[in-house]
Amino acid sequence: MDTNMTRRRFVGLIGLGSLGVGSLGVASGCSSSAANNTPAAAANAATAAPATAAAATMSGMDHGAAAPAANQASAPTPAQMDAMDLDKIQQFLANTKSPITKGKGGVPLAYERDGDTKVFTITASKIQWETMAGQFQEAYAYNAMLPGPEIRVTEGDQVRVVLRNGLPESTTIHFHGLQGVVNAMDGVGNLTQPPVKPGQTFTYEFVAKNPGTHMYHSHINATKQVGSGMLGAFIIEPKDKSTYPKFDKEYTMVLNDTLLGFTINGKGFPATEALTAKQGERLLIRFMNEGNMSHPMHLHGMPMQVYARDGYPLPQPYLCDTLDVAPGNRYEVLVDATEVGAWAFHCHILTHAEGDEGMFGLVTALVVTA
Ligand SMILES: [Cu+2]
Repeated sequence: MDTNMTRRRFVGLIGLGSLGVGSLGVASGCSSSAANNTPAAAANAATAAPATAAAATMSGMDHGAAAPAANQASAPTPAQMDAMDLDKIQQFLANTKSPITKGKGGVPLAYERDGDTKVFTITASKIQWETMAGQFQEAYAYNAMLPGPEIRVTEGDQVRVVLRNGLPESTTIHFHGLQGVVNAMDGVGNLTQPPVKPGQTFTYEFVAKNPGTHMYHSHINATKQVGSGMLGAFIIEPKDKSTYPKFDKEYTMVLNDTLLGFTINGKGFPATEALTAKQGERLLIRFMNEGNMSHPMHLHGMPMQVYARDGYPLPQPYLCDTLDVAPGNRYEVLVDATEVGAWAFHCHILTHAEGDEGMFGLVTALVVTA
């Protein structure tokens, strides 16, 4: 019942969203009864130590449950639950207009040319990353963003990636999914190369052979390093684009569940970015899972056509509305934006997506306008 109510409200509010987010508080009958509760919940979230907040998110628990609530029942009242849910939806809607958190990950990385070689430079360092509004956590990042910058090349390109290690520990980069990379460039510490120590630089060089959706990430102390943010998308576009389905717009969704909580592209709902489309457009969505758990991603309203897995086109693409993305997997799916509305798009392991404070974590929406 709670879930249905949330979804009805979500869709209803998105409809109101065209009037402007500022009007929502006025339009909502919940806001007055929420007044005493929402600020307290917000204060708890804002003052919670990062580790506590992360742990709470990881376990699917609420911040309110972790906060000391002397002489109060620990379970929120129905009105409090509705208010917290509404507050998050409003934050999400606000985020579609102007980001509610600092820092955007996955920004395309510019390269320099050295003859025929495309040269990318990646610097690993420790940063503070805002996963949700006011919630900063220590992260290990590439080029100070999470996910790391997107590396995009064309099939057949000669590629050089220069890694500078600004971390307090050794690291490496593994290029996950790439074919034809010589063993010495495979980036597994002490197996294929010496660890890149703090302050050192290492240069990777290879030819980008297999088109598709791939990843790059650390391969030393990966539980901590990848879990803290050392990951990014590595896209190889086909040389002959006529071999690939046509699409109007593309999105990458890096799924994660590790030390920074449940995130899509480094942000937890409501700070996640909405996908947008005009009715009739076709979207390409690239999923990649850099976490430790499977995430069955469920899109309301329209099916996904699964075109490729791990960069390999399927012999027979298939339609589905829930696609289980396991750790390490990448999928390319096409979505025809036929239905107008705000369609929830979330992991269907419910403890990764929705609780008694409303939706959180691996949740966003596909917003289709006429
Ligand atoms: Cu999940």
